[in-house]
Amino acid sequence: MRSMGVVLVVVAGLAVASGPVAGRSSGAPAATRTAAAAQPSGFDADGIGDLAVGAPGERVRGAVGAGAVHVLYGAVGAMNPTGQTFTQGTGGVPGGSEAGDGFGSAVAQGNFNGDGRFDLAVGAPGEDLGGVAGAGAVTVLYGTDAELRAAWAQLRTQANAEAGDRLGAALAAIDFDADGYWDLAVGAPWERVGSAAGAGAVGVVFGATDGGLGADGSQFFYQGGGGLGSTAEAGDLVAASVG
Ligand SMILES: [Ca+2]
Ligand SMILES: [Ca+2]
Ligand SMILES: [Ca+2]
Ligand SMILES: [Ca+2]
Repeated sequence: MRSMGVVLVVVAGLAVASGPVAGRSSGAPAATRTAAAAQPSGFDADGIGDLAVGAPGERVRGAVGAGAVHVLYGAVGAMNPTGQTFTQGTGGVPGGSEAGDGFGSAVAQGNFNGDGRFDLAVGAPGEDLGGVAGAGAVTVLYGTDAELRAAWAQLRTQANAEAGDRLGAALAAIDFDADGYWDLAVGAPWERVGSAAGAGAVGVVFGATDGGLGADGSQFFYQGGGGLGSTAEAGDLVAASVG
């Protein structure tokens, strides 16, 4: 059973599990505070909105339900029918495509590193972490002047991941602290709070220039003293939806 104090201290951080960090040090486009204030312009910086489409049940190289995300680009008059497809088997995307990952169960786009290009967060709530089944994870792909790139992708996980948390089942991208860098709300609807299995919780990860999403800290909210009011009970499924 996890105490409230442990939830706050241990779970408060969503950590980088693998993958290079987006930012100047990795060769990602440099951004400034001035650029962060500019209007984002899609994944490819052309000023036209683009679309991410999740396919969490997609079979990838025999792995049933590993999941995929398709990306379609907007264009003048109509959308471009030729897009991109990302899986955890795509070069540069952290992790691997395994049965039941559910990559693409949730998607959210926002300018997490403030460079004027939208980036994409992808939830994989069925992701196993070091033998912890279904702990869940979020992959972040960064936009460029040409297209969404896997090269600087990051994997965000809970510092205290437990089996069946299903982190990443719901996502919402919003600039919560008005610093020009979009932030990400991440639902973990099966998070245990105290003895209440499936009470659920939501993490908020803050965007930043160097290091991208999560480099500027995170917060964690749940019922029963965790900032959301009400009482944490089994099966509440807090953060099964966020937005
Ligand atoms: Ca675009
Ligand atoms: Ca995986
Ligand atoms: Ca960006
Ligand atoms: Ca922000």
